[in-house]
Amino acid sequence: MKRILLLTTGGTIASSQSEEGLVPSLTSEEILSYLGWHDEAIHIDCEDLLRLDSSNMQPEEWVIIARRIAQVYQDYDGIVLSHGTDTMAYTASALSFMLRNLPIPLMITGSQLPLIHPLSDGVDNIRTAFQAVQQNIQGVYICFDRKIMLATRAVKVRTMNFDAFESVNIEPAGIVDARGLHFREDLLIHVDGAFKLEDQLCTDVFLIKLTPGMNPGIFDALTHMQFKGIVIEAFGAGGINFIRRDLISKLEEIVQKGISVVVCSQCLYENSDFSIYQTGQKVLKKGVIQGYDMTSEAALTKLMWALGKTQNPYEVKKLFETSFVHEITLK
Ligand code: ASN
Repeated sequence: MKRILLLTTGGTIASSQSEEGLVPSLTSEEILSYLGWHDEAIHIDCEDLLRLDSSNMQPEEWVIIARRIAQVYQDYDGIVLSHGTDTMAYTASALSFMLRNLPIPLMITGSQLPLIHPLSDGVDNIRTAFQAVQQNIQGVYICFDRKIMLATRAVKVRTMNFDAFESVNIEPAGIVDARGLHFREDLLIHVDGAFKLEDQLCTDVFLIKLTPGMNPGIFDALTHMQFKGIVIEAFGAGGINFIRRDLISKLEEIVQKGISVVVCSQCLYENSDFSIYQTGQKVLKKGVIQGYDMTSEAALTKLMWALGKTQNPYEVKKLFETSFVHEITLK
């Protein structure tokens, strides 16, 4: 009999109305009871780990979740983690790096409408997650609206509709259709070593969206605030301005100070490539790291994880030149 753990952390799925709006309140046992279904073929344990709106989820909570999973994963065939949708992509991505070579599936799910609402999408999402963790797969995924997405590729793209998440720059690894739940074998995560909890995160990482006319002094301020890593959402396929306000020279300055700078695109879809335009090539010569087709959530959490492992910019760059869980498409 398969053993599954339901770990709950709050979010809309567990919420009910209070005088101040929706707040997470359901226990894990209550969440399970709302499913109205019991599969005799699996044994489910429940655990209330956190009870937070995911806007309040921060790296400290990612560490709590990762450590708990590291403690118990050997007792289970799969784990379902319920979580708010707002920061789910960040948590999911962070866990993908922190739980290196997780040999069982971890399905992260939630809902747009509370489970206590008769039309909640949560019932479907949790049921799908329970089905998915019974399959012989490994690693961390987001399960939402009948799609199983690689955790480092999922992005929340809608505030209201039930198809709140998209798998960006890579197809979903699994879907539910008239054939039931099925996976794309080539997109699944396959672990290639022993499990390791890597829970040291550097939180001195900043994500900045480039806007026309940005004052280069912002990077001095970030240096002054002791940030060790910066992710820049640059323009289009890869461009940063150097006329009038010379951001490129400023980046050279901060890279020379030992700050790791990752450059991505502010376009959600397709890859960035800073070797195409002059405004990109000049940046590459300054020693920045290319994020190619990574989502901002994945780039930010990978940089936190990488800087938690090493403060050596060369080593950080090398970690970005490796795809651990299909988070980046390298040439
Ligand atoms: N504010 C909620 C959360 O992220 C949104 C949701 O779960 N749908 O916790």
